[in-house]
Amino acid sequence: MKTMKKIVCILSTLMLVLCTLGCSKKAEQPVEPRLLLGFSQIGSESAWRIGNTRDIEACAEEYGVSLMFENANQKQENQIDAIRRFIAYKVDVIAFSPIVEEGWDNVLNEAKEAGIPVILVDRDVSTDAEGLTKCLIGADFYKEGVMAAEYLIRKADSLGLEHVNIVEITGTENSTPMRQRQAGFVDTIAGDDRMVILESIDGDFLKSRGAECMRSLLGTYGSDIDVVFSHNDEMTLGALPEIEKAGFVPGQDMIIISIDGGQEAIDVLKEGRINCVVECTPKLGKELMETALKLKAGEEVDTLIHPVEEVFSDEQDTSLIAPRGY
Ligand code: GYE
Repeated sequence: MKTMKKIVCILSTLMLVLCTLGCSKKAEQPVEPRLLLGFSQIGSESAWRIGNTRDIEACAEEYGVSLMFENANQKQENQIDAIRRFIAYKVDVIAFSPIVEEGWDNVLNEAKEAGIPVILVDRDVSTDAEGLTKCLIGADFYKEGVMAAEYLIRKADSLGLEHVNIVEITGTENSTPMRQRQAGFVDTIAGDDRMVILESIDGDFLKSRGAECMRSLLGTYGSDIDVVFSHNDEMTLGALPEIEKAGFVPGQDMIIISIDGGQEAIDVLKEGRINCVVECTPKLGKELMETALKLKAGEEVDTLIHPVEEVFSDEQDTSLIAPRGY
């Protein structure tokens, strides 16, 4: 009986010790994130960019991805530094939105040597080297330029215009959306003799620059301007008050075409001061998380992912446009 008691006592002490050990081990163990993702954002230049950042942060949380987020404040060198920090930190996957297309070869080679896959988000890079990035998740900017021009051709037809003078306010020089939106637009109006581009001017995707550019264009061409084609909503919103100050009614005296489709621009479209907004969705977070998780798992990914986008214009009942969320 005595030995029995002893055995029970020893066993329960042992169980207590084991349990305590097990429990304390559990409490000390950090919860492993599914994935550590380093993301270098361009900056905060537009409602589009802020919507894009919010979407990526929300999706990272939803997918259980630990996000190292860096804002480059519109400077390529800050993006290069951020990518180097991600490499030093040994993140699982690097993603970034390159502000311009050229100048990434060195840092991308460093990521490749470290064995870290790179995803391009929103914008592309231009390089002769093979295999520096895994894929691009972003809009079809060329198609956006085409859709803007197709709207303009329909509008000119409906108004019976015989000659159409266009001024173009472009996005950041040498960026993918600037190059491709311009190319899509120019290629599409090329077959239409009525269309003339008076001037293309760099507005850097900024509202303040949009206003400056518009002032300068109005100073040079005044009432000769029939159309303002602006590469993003921010620049359009900067240009509109300048057009009004110069005594013109935007949407009537001048056809206003914008790209992005943020809520503020859609509200102005509903007022009739913008005629057409080509959608460019900033909601790329879901695709980014799913692609990054696949890469971590060593799976193949699509090399090009374009979201589906539409056109909002005075050709439709604009009161039916759903809230945009950015
Ligand atoms: O159109 C603009 C932003 O790269 C698609 O960048 C993006 C562009 C967008 O600042 O508003």
